[in-house]
Amino acid sequence: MYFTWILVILCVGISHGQRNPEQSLQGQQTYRIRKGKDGPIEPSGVVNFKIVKETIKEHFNVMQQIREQLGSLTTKMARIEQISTWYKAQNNYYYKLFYNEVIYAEAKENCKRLGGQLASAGIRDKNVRREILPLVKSGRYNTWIGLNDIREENTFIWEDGVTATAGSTPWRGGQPNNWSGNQDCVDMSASFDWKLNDEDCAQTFKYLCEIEP
Ligand SMILES: [Ca+2]
Ligand SMILES: [Ca+2]
Repeated sequence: MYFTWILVILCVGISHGQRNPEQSLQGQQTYRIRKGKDGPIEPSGVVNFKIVKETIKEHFNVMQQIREQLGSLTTKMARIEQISTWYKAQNNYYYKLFYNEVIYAEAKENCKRLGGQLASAGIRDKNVRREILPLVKSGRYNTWIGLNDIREENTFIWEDGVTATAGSTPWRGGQPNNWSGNQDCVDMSASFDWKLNDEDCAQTFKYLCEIEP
């Protein structure tokens, strides 16, 4: 396959110069090749491999640019197709509940790979939280959101870098309790009326991602 491409490029490269077929003394076709668009014509019957090499390089660069543009377009189309399956809330963020149960770090990585983050802005806004609660409830199980005190015990930071305040974190009574000294990640707990609870980050829960508009 690669060899075929090289052959095609070589043929295109030769044709890129101005070719003037003429008859040689032996009756065979030879070519005069113009260097560049308006450059001098090379002596009859001589293939200038430097020009061929430059032409191949030029075509290779063009192909590379086309390939990059196609890649970028494919990514944009995939993102548009992907976002159409998400719920758009009143804050213009998009939300989606993922049903596979994973540890916090994997949930965080999965949201990031989709161009978003574990739900943060929409959870700390009480109106948006109320709006997307049915989405969380549909999973019928504990759900990771983007809040943790991994860096410093009892200092909870949202995944978008905002420090949590009492008003933005509807904890279940008695939480966060850092049970057994090992609860640094936060979920919306099915058994606690979907209020917040700090949990062991190695627990496997469903997770809610959000994407900025
Ligand atoms: Ca903790
Ligand atoms: Ca707890």
